[in-house]
Amino acid sequence: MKKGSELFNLRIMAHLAVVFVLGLLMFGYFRGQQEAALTTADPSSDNLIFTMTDPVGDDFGPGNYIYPQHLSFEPHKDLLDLLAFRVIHKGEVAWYELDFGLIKNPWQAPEGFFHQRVDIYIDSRDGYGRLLPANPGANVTFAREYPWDMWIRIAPWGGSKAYFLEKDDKLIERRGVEVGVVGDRTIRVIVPQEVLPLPKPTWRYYVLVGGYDGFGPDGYRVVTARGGDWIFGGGTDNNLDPNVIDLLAPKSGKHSQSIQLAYNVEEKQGAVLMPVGNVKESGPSPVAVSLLVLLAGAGAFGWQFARKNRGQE
Ligand SMILES: [Ca+2]
Ligand SMILES: [Ca+2]
Ligand SMILES: [Ca+2]
Repeated sequence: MKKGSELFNLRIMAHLAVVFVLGLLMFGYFRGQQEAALTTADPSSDNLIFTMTDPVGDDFGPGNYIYPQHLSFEPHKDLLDLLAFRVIHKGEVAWYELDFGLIKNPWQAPEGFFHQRVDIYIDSRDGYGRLLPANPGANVTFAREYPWDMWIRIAPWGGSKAYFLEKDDKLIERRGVEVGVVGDRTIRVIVPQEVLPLPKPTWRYYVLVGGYDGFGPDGYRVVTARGGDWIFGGGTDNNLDPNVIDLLAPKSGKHSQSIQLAYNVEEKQGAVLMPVGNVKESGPSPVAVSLLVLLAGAGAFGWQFARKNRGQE
């Protein structure tokens, strides 16, 4: 009898060891996954501070937006489809790069693009900043926990500018950004360190892509219910719908683009955005998941042990 129970103890120890190792492996796996998303995809590149891809073909706002009908928006897709965002520290300047499905320049804007109107709002200082865009235009608000304190405004025809939120909520334009197209489908913004501080891994970003309209609110082309030759359709006419066609956001989960850009007409609730980057996930962390796996495994064996022990008495 005693011998059997000792043997059984050994078996339990072996099982627990396996569970422990599995837990460690999972922990390592999740950690690896997380780091891959947050840091560098290409370790040879200068100093990739942040990079994230965005789903292909989600240039439809919360889900139903359609492009303006005019010929200059052909093929009525891709032009505002953000595919990737990169922040690169390159010596004394930072590059902010945005890849799109397609870049065209039907009216020969000097920057090499015409359709895109992009805002990069940056939260670099914890707890300090604003929860509304600098000007009405995108028609969104920002997560209470992550107020922005820098703003890179990207538009053709000389409309690209950088702003820094100084003390006492004073928003100051800092001159000296350069914007252009590299390759066929990348907009690159070059921001010298005299203009904005060089990027850090602790920063958070809101990246909003709208359609450019020199006569629209803050250069945004508006969205309505019906749409038309020069306006987007598929929204509402009561101005709760964001004028954001693509948003840098995860493909799924509770901060997906369609959830973030959703608005509620009855409750008069517009879109509230979450940044990407150094954001605390309130979901289960990899550590918590591994611990749960370990506890569940230990619990199961403990229960089995107790059962067997009772059986042996
Ligand atoms: Ca996209
Ligand atoms: Ca801030
Ligand atoms: Ca998106």
